[in-house]
Amino acid sequence: MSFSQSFTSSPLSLTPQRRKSKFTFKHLSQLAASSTACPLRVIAHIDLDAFYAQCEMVRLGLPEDQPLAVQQWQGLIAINYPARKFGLNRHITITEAQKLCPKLICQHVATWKEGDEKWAYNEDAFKEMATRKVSLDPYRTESRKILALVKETLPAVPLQKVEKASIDEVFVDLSAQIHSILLKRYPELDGPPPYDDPTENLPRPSNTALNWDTDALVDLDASETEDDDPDWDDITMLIGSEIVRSVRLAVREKLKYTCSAGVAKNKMLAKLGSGHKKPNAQTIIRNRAVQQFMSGFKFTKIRNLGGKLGDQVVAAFNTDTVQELLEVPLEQLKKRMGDDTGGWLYNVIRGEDYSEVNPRTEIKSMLSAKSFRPTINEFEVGVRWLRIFVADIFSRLVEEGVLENKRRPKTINLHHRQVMQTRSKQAPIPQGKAMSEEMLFELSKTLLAQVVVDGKAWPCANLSLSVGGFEDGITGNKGIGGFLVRGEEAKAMLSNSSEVDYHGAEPPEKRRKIDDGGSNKFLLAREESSRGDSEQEFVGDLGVIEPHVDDPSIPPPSGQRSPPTVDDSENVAAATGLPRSLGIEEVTPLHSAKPNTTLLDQQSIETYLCKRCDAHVPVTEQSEHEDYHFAKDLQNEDRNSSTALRATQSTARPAPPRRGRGRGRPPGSGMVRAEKGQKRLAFG
Ligand code: DCP
Ligand code: CA
Repeated sequence: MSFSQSFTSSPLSLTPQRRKSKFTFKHLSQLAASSTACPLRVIAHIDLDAFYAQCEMVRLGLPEDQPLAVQQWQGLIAINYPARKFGLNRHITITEAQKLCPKLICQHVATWKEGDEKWAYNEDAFKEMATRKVSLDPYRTESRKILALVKETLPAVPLQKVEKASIDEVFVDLSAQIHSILLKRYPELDGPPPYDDPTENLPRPSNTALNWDTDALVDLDASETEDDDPDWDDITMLIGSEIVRSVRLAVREKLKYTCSAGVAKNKMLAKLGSGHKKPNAQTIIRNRAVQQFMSGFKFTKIRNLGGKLGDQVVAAFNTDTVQELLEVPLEQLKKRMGDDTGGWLYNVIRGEDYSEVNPRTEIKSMLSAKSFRPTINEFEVGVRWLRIFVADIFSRLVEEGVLENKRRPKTINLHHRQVMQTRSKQAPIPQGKAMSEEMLFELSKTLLAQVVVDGKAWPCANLSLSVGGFEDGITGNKGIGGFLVRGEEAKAMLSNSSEVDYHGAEPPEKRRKIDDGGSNKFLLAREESSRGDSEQEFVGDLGVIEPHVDDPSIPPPSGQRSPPTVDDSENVAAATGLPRSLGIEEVTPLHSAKPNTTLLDQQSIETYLCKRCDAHVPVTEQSEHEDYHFAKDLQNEDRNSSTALRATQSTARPAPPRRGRGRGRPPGSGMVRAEKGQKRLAFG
């Protein structure tokens, strides 16, 4: 009880104390400012039901009771609610699913096929995993439409605060909007505080009972009763519930999608709330119901506690329930988990979370990846995948406003994984020229060529391409021709390019951001699934990372940050002292790229004589060696784009060795010089 409540001034002392709210005028202005410290704060989390499955239902115009599952290769990644009634979930096989639900439609996700210009839906896609890559573009498009409608339904900024948390979730901070509604509905709040003192308590709301027209109103804590008159936090929650209902209705009526929502005082609770009752329902967790609500959960369901940290807590206290962990004193938590984590944990299981809804969370990088089973062994095949990655990333860049120069990435990264080793090559994207798909393709090819030049490129188990370092509104055209760089830009490139070699470390696409309300459910879902071949969109302290991972081998995330990441290659290089790469301009083949040929002839290893460098190369390394020359040629080409040099190169180049189907080179091109655009490499 606050000071002013305890000592109500004497002339009014006969006025029942219940006429004063426990909230103050200061709290009211905090509400207007969407302050995270405001005890009247209202946050909503809106999550689409069975999202990919709904997208397919809407796209195909199917009746709502039709059971449908979204298939990706041999797995199911989304199950609609009619199908869930038959006991289907993401973990069962397609055969089991069809047995349980004979009327089930299994719709395979759209895919890119090698050689295709655009993704498409294809019935037999699942049979062609080695030559296709999943496209989640159809779901992204729907996601964008939904987000736009949500924003349209809400009042304009500054009253609006929406954070996209993943492909099918948003957080909305409703505080400022609720404040404006509150002042209209309750004019007694609209005025300066008595004595201009913001610590004065508000008058109690006039309502004695509230009509909670909602789907799920979480029961109050044991110490509270429904007979208590409502206070302003109940009213703000009620208004929040009304707003969310109208948003959900608009999404339903205009776009045909159902979603579920949680409304509570912070992001963590709102998110737990949206999953509480599904589908097509909203759950309100009043402040007086928080303890009761939380105590029913396993703390491993709380964001940031789904991974290793959660496991550590379970191991330390031998329980996974909030209920039991609530009994552990703060000192104990700190002792076992450290001061910071212990303190955080103590608050979080009591329903406290002061993280902000961040509408400015922007995509910081985009990634497109593919794991290869079987592994790939040829430069030309790698290049074909690069073509797809670039198309995939470029379409997302267009959505980000790159063509209008609204935003633009600064760097491009190629990550290449062998069984135990991953290499990252990075280069700046020249800023003086309009961004084009072709430019990115050329850059990515050059990066792959660098990997090949370094040697040990094959067999390759995973390739991924990412762009990052987004900047706002770069305008102007320096008129630099091509993507070749000169002067300052070239210097910048040299200093920026980096290489990270590390052994046994996780690939960049396994990065997990942990400070993330939005992605946590996704992470949990993935943790439950051994599959996880899918796109993910993460939100973290650094902003949204939008990887598009097509990787059947991704193990469950740890919840901890993996050492080498899309964004971190520079940092890792600095931290580990590992070699930094030569820039794109630095294309001198590395000594390591040349196979160790000196003593080979003396050993009983079958070799051949490479006419280009007079080296005896083991037959088993012939492809790698030819790739090395090809990559070297390609880089020389890029470095010396002048016609004169091209002429020299093409005449000086020795005849290609004859082999059936040249590995590591464009089909039918022999030891060709690389062509701008690499049409022949594109898709023959
Ligand atoms: N997804 C995926 N692989 C996973 C988890 C999810 O590809 N392991 C994709 C498919 C889902 C989408 O992400 O449709 C959103 O994930 P959700 O966890 O929100 O699951 P749903 O929206 O499918 O179902 P729910 O109604 O439980 O939210
Ligand atoms: Ca969902």
